[in-house]
Amino acid sequence: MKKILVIGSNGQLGLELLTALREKFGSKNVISSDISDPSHADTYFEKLDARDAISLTSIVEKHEINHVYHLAAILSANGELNPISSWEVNMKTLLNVLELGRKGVIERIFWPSSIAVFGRDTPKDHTDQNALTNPSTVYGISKLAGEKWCQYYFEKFGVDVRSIRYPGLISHKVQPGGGTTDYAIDIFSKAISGIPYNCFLNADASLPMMYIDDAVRGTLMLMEASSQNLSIRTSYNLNATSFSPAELTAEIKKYISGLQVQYKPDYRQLIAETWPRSIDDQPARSDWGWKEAYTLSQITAEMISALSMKK
Ligand code: NAD
Ligand code: AKB
Repeated sequence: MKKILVIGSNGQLGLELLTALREKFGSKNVISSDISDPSHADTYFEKLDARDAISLTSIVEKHEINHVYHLAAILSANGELNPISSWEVNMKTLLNVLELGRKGVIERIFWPSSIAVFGRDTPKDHTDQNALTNPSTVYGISKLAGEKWCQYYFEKFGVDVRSIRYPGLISHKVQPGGGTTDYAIDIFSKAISGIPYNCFLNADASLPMMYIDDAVRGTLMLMEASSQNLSIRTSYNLNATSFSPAELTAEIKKYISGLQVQYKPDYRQLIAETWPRSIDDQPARSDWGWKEAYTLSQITAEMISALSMKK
């Protein structure tokens, strides 16, 4: 019987993963947790600052948790505003969870990495699983270090920790948490409301992106894969699509022709310039059968339809 804890369950990914896990395993078997209170009543919620190893352990023991999805982090753009505290959140929380694995308290861990592990010297197109990682943000440095810690705990202590380097995730249920790819969500709300959008990236800043349903499905696939099929114990590259702000704008204009976008690049443009334009994810495809479902035009259709219904 799986008893699952999701850490960071109020976030953009957390809420959607929580919903999928509860549909699959039953609500009472999936405990949600976050440092902030959830926006909706949730019987199975535990308030948790995952930097606190004692509180984390007591929640894990209280609910007899054996699988942890550890999503809490400070993302790339916000990370640059408070580097030291972001490092502490991103690293301490991961080490607290890995230690529970080492002690045999939990059996399996999911922890997300990001395309932010790559850097300005990384080849930008079809970036390979083993391409040079040389991140320049505190977020990217923490994800790269986290990947190495995951591999270390697997090799040294046999901890079954699994990871994906997500591209920018696109969704409509929760506001994005302070990343460089957030523009690709913000632009939809402005378009639906008929408000001109000031884009903080350049028109041609192409980045890897993925619809949230693909991200959730890929995560569940990886967590259910047989351990012996997994050749990567740092973190798997995962590709879906790539587009620039100008390409996304053109796609949205097929529905909302009056959308106006002005380009006012800020410090986030400098982050985007260090990341790949597209990703090669051959190991994820061959090890556990990954294949994306959503193209740019399908993502756009889903976002417009969902946000129009909310309006
Ligand atoms: P988010 O910012 O929307 O959510 C993070 C959640 O963690 C928030 O609800 C926050 O309250 C919580 N949190 C922060 N500090 C905490 C702490 N000390 N203890 C407990 N909870 C805490 O982030 P997200 O977009 O949902 O991302 C989830 C994970 O996926 C992160 O690890 C992120 O790096 C990774 N990721 C996300 C994207 C993306 O585009 N969203 C892309 C690549 C990787
Ligand atoms: C961010 O922009 O920080 C995230 C990510 C790609 O990790 N969306």
